[in-house]
Amino acid sequence: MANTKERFKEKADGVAAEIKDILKEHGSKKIGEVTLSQIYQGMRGITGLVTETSLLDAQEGIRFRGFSIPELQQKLPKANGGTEPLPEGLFHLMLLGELPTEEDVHDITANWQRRSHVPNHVFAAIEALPKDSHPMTQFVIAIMALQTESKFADRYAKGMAKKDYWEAVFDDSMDLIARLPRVAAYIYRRKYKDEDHIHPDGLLDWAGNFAHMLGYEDETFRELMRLYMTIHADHEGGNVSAHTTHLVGSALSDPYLCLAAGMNGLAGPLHGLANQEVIKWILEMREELGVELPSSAQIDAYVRKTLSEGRVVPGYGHAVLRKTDPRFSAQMAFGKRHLPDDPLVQTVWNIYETVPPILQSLGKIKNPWPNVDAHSGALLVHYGLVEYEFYTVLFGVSRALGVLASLCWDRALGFPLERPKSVTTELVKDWLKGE
Ligand code: FCX
Repeated sequence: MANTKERFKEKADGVAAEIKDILKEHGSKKIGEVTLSQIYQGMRGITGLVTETSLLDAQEGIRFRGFSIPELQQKLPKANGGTEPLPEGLFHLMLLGELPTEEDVHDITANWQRRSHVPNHVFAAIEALPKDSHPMTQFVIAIMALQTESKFADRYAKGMAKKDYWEAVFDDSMDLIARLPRVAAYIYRRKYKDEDHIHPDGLLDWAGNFAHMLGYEDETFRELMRLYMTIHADHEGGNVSAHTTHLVGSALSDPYLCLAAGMNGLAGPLHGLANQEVIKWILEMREELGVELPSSAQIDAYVRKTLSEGRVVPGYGHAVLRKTDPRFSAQMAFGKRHLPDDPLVQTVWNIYETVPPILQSLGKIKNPWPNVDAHSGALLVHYGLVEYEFYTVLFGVSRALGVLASLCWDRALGFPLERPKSVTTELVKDWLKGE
């Protein structure tokens, strides 16, 4: 059977031909209108990007190549004896647009194992930072240090032809994904476990090995990592980390530069950093109240206090979603199955009962329901991963799967430099005078 790279090229050539035909016949078709409010308010609702790997529905949540999270949990190959999908399978699905076989997934695991060597200077770059640097800062620096390995940058400097860009981006993306768990685990063990590093286990799958290198041998924790790495991977193209990776790639920056840029966006508290903010907020609430399991009335009062201080309730709301995030629901189902009596997890569920009506009553929040970040921390704490400043790195390792699969598509489809038009308020006023 042809390998992943050849199959990707074949698929992408087919789609590129389709796009050519579509644009030839329908290139001038109007697909929407833009209002002044939209350009001042984060471009919400403006369709301005093509991202092949996943599509977000405001009501239903994310679908990866047409498959919902529960469908993926059913259809994607699992580890031996496991019930959660292997993220290798999701990557195959996002990249090739078809469900993988067990053999496809084993091939990707083996491929990533072969590519997983991290050069020593990357560890030295991490070591050069103060230990108390935020893990996301260390992660981004490490990705930048890895950039010496970029095949795209090397080949471009030697005069690579445009038709070959996709291949160098594919190789860099696969290398990067293969190396990220080692880099992330190194940052974790350096900062929190007295630099007691753990060698990779070549017999494990990508996420299982990541759990092992972090220092967690519990098989249920490995299952959690497989689920976590699957559900955080992609959320169509307009979110900050995906859009940034794509935008920077449009300048032909190599995948290392692109991913580092995307990860800087993920490190913002309105995006990926929300997962640390949620657990911090819950722990502060418990400490302030002096109870392990706050009552509904206590949660209600704490939420109102947070709002009155002009802060957001972390883990709630979304720019696109208008219902409970299915990524939240998948984690809730995991909690019900494996740790229903955990007081922190129960608190997350009690918050889920309490917060939406309060947010709804404010009248301005478009989505009062929880997003992915509302649940993830409580599950991690249960297994001993209590260092919440590290949580966004976990999100980042997973997000690399989606944004790099998309970057392969961007170059294979020959997408050009991205350069939307901006205006000044002076110009807007001139437009209005002319009305
Ligand atoms: N708590 C308090 N206020 C909130 C809120 C929340 N959870 N969510 C939205 N609001 C407020 C906004 O701040 C805004 O107030 P303003 O008009 O006074 O400026 C108003 O409600 C309207 O915002 P809305 O249109 O509903 O939401 P946006 O699309 O602007 O923002 C995010 C979406 C996600 C940024 C927003 O809901 C938020 O800040 N949530 C908390 C942080 C969070 O959980 N982020 C993670 C999101 C995601 F899942 C991820 O990327 O990981």
